[in-house]
Parts: sequence; structure tokens; C-alpha cells
Amino acid sequence: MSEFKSGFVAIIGKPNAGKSTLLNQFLGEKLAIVTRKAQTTRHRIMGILTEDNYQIVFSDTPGILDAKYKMHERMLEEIKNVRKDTDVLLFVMDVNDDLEENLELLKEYKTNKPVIFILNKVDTIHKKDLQELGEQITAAANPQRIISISAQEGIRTDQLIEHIVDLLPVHPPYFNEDNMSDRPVRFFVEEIIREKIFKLLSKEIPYHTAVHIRSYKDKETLTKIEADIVVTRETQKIIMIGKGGGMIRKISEQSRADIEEFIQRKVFMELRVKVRKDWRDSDIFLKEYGY
Ligand SMILES: Nc1nc2c(ncn2[C@@H]2O[C@H](COP(=O)(O)OP(=O)(O)OP(=O)(O)O)[C@@H](O)[C@H]2O)c(=O)[nH]1
Ligand SMILES: [Mg+2]
Repeated sequence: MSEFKSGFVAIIGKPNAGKSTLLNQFLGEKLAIVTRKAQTTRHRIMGILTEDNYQIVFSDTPGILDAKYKMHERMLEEIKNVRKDTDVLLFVMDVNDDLEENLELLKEYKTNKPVIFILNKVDTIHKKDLQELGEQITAAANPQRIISISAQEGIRTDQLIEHIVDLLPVHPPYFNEDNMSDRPVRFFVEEIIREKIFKLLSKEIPYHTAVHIRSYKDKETLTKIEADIVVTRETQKIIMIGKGGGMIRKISEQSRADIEEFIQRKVFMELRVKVRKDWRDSDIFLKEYGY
């Protein structure tokens, strides 16, 4: 029998490349929230995949962007930190995105560890274009491996796992096999609510919003959750609540359904909308909201 392999694998790339979709595909579980909007992920999320002869500790990270707020600076710091203790770096690019820009980012973010360059969303383009892209990437960056996949459809994601395991060091597992993530349930609850806000509200508002669990109590027959939705302006609060409370009710109902599925218990939820001007630039609020 071959020796057990184990290591840390960071998933990095531009916003909307499909990093969180890939993490979920690897784990066969919806751990990270996914939306059509860019900049969905704000925190590193660990996802642990344990099999008979390997354990891969994935870290999904926020998309790399220009920092406009302190919140973004925190996100970039997190990516830089994750990168440091990684055994293999997965660089994810949307095949439809600009290659030059991605190569620049890879240059800036790569370490001395092996890189797998992932061309994602191949379900959206022709095969012929792919070959040319691959040649350009090899010429410019010469990563250890290049693979084209569809994170969403699960195309070649199994082969990708084989590539990763191939590059991992021989090492005993870092985590107990029952663990799937390093984050507590509260974190996932906040993320589920944030996902509904991204999906239900258009344009800018989701980017101004934080979700903070005020209270989480497991009662006998149900779990009672009180959460704050934090926005930066009074006008946003009005939209978040909606006519006759219609919007906040939708957010609450859709989140509750997903949370119940996630924790396998009945949930009673109470959402409150709060205005905190400039929370994205305030050290105090960023800390309170987990950034
Ligand atoms: N067609 C297609 N769409 C995909 C694929 N992978 C991801 N997507 C879509 O791309 C969008 C962004 O996916 P995410 O997984 O949230 O991207 P991300 O890189 O985590 O984005 P940030 O968290 O903003 O950095 C979503 O609408 C996904 O459904 C794929 O393989 N094919
Ligand atoms: Mg993401």
C-alpha cells in the first residue's frame, strides 16, 4: 500500500472565477456560498477532504481585487497568509476572463510551492480555444500542471484531485476524519443569510451588508437564531426591509429553509436590520463582524 499523503491546498484567483464552486464540488457539500455576483466570499474557509490514502485541507479564499475599504485589505491579508502555509496552490481562472490579468496576479501571488493552473468553466467554450490558452499559459508561467475543468458540472475534477495528491507530501492526516471545516456552525449560518441577500437584492446593497449572529440557542425542539443585518445607510435599510416587510420576510424564509437543512433541526429566526455607517472601514465593527 502507498504511504498516506496530506497537505494544505489554497484555492486562489479573481472574483467570480468559481473557487467556492470548486470547493463545494470537491467536498460534495455546499460549504461555501456561491452567487452570480463577484466578491461573494469574504473569509477563508477550510474544507477537509479525507480519503483512505490522503487528506487534502483546502482553503477557499476571497477573490483577489483592488482594496477599496479596510474590509478588502483584511481579505487580501488573509489570501497572502493562506498562501504561506500551503503545499500546493490552485490558481483558478474563468476561461472567458482576460489571460494577461490572470498571469499578472499569479506572478504576484505564487510562492515556491507547486502551482496547478485551473481553467474553469470549460462547459462554456470550444475545445480549440482551450489548447491555445494552455500553450500561452505554459509559455508565460510554466505551472507544474494545467488542467481545464468545469467546477459546476464536475468535469475533470476527479483528475484534478489526482494531480493534487500527486504533488502532496507524504504526511499523516492533520485533522480527524470527522472534521469537514474549521468554521463553527454560526459562521455558516451567517454565510447562508448573506447568500440570500446577494441573491435577492440587486446591485450595490449586498456589498454594503454584513450579517452578525446576535444569539444562537439550541432549544429542545428547535434552534432559535437572532441575527443582525448591518447596512451602511438608512435608505438601504428601507430596501432591505421592503414594502410591508416583504423583503426581510423573503430573506428570512429562504435562509431558514437552508439553515434547517444544514443543521438538520427546526429553526426559529429573528432578523433585525441595523445601520452602521462606514462599518467596512471601522476597526471596531470589522472586528465585531468577524473580519
Ligand atoms: N458555467 C459555469 N459556471 C460556473 C462554473 N463554476 C462556477 N460557475 C459560476 O460562476 C459564478 C461564480 O462562482 P463562485 O464559486 O461564487 O466564484 P468565486 O471564485 O468563489 O467568487 P468570489 O467568492 O466572488 O471570489 C457562479 O454563478 C457559479 O455558478 C463552471 O464550471 N461553469
Ligand atoms: Mg467564493
